[in-house]
Amino acid sequence: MNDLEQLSLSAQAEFDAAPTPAELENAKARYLGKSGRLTELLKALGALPVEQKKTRGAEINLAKSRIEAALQTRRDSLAAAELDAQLQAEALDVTLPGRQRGGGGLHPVSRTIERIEAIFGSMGFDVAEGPEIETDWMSFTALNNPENHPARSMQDTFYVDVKDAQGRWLNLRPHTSPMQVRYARAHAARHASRLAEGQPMPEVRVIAPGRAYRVDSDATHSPMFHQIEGLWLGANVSFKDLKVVFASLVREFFETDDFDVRFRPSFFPFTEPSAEIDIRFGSGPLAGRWLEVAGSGQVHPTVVRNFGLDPEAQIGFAFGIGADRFAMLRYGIDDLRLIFDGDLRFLAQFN
Ligand code: 2NL
Repeated sequence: MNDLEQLSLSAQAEFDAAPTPAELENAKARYLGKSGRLTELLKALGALPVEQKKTRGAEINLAKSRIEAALQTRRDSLAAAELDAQLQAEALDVTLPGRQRGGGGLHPVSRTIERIEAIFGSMGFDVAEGPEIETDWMSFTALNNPENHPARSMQDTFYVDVKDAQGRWLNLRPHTSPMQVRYARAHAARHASRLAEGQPMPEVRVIAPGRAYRVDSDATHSPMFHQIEGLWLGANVSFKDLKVVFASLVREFFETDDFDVRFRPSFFPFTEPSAEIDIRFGSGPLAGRWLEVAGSGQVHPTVVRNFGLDPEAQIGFAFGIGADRFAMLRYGIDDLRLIFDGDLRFLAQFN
């Protein structure tokens, strides 16, 4: 092996060993730079006799092009490795699932209330609002509960450690009726001048959905539950209207025509006469059983008077339904605890 072949091999070895483009350029300078090893050989050519100069010159040029080729090869492979590394660093797994916004949903009881509001809305009913902490008068007296009625007792109703202007403990409303009492009283006040002249007033048509509280806790009762009460008062509103309204509710809420409605005599202090409302589906998972779904009745004259209205001129009905039970019947929920536990595995099914 002559000196030029050795030089080419050692250049090639140094180029291949250069780990970065900068070090490769340093190695290049050691061979092809101003005072590089190959450049020195070219400079030395001048001292040779003419005959040798030709052959030696050709050999050196051959070695030079080999070294240049080796340099280019190494440059290319370093550039390719750099690109590879960059691509690797910026790699994006397009098969990864996208990050999603956690989508919420309405609780089945909220859905039930919203749907029932829409159904009653289509029948001309307004939606009342009102506080959950109430006065004794709003929760009991206005509704014709006698002073010593058991519903007023600490065993049945939650009291708040604050007294009202009458010196009576405030309560957590045991039904949503107080909202209707407030609504009906505001309605009567708004139309007071017409009523004083013996003129008719617009009918009261309202529902009162919301939370209610009772000292009651077992497999089928929660101390906080949801109720939807309804009230329709006018010059000539009867049980016939109640039956039509209630049947419309059942038809639209349960999305079926295949059911019967039955009134069963009952008792509430705020209605007279009073009736439980039962329904029985003719088909579907609930078919064949009478289900008790609401309490109802003709609004008691004392209650009408407490609205600020004349029971001789205003008559009508009221009812109360359990929204939690309606949700359970509609969505096939078999355990009341699922309604109140807030377990997302259950709730996500309603999104
Ligand atoms: C039940 C009973 C009922 C009412 C609620 C009512 C409201 C006013 C006046 C008269 Cl402002 N009555 N509400 C009437 C009858 C029954 O609910 O067991 N509900 C689940």
